[in-house]
Amino acid sequence: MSVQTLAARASLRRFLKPFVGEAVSPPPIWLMRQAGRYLPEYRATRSQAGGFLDLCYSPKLACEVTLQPIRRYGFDAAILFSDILVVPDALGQQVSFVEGEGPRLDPITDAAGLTKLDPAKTAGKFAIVWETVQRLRQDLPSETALIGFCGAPWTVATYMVGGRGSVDQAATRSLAYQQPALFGELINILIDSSVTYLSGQVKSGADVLQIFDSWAGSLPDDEFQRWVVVPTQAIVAKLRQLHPDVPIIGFPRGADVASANFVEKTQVNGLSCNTSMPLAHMARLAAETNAVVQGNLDPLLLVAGGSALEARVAETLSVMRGKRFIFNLGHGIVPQTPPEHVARLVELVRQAA
Ligand code: 1CP
Repeated sequence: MSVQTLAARASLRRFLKPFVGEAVSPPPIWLMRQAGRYLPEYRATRSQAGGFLDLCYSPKLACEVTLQPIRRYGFDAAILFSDILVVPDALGQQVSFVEGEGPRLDPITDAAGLTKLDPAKTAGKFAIVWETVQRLRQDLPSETALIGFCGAPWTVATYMVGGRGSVDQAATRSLAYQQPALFGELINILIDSSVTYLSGQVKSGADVLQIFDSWAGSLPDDEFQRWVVVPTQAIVAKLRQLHPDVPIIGFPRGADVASANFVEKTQVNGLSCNTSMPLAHMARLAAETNAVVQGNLDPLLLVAGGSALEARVAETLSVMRGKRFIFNLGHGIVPQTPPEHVARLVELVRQAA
């Protein structure tokens, strides 16, 4: 499939307008983890799939769960339903999802572990995800943008080395200090496979890409440059060569004061901001960098609902008015979110015209 110019796609899909320099009111809206367990229809489809990875590798079911929040809420963008751990799985690492506990991987802690990864093997699993993207582009309303994604090398590596989620990413930070050459090899493998994976998503119909670096905030500044900024910069540079018309959003969660430097060095087109970023700082980043800013409502405010939610949404819309801005959360929707609060949020944002 040939990729239409960004300007042509932006005239069809308002989600893309901020990326061609237009501040739109009301701002486009989508929510991280907009498909997921808070929706009864997701839980129903999930129960048909077997394991969580089976859902990610079923184009029919993955397409269905991607469309569910679009049908319910009419978000301006859909995000491919998949997971950042598809990349290690496709590379040949053992990955499973334990019900109620989260992901488990066979940890890579030495050179022998690294040699088990085989970048030549990824094509089979990646092709299944690319088929989901193709189906999505056919089934989505033409005015809905489609976001493809992957995890950033640092964040994906924290699962590959630690073997599971953790609060401090200690195992991976330690390996990066003690064996930087070995860790660098792992990061390089992830850079190359992420480019292959994302480029295939674009060729299959993704309009925009997001790179999730959920654990970027656990690194001191020099390590942040080395393992967050430099790998992301490499991915963006390669993708921009291949697909100059596809905007890339970075999500270096926790980057805080390093955010402007992240945008400048990596040349991302969009910056997704976490919940603790002050709105005034987001407004400044939107004005002073080339990036579209996205964020950053607290997912727990969406659980609470009511007047606290209404006040914060009004404040966000007021501070970000006239800026190149996309409304989103600061992190993913949590499972206990009442679906009617999401409907109310969309209504509040759309009233902002
Ligand atoms: O039981 C279930 O249904 C599994 C829950 C679930 C879901 C719905 C997982 C397991 N992954 C997903 C989908 C998912 N993951 C999407 C889909 C698109 C969307 O609607 O947004 C995306 C973009 C992701 C990305 C992802 N997976 C990230 C980065 C974003 C973030 O939330 O920080 C991370 C860190 C993961 C790993 C992961 N996958 C699943 C879980 C529970 C976790 C976190 C594990 C941990 O650290 O404890």
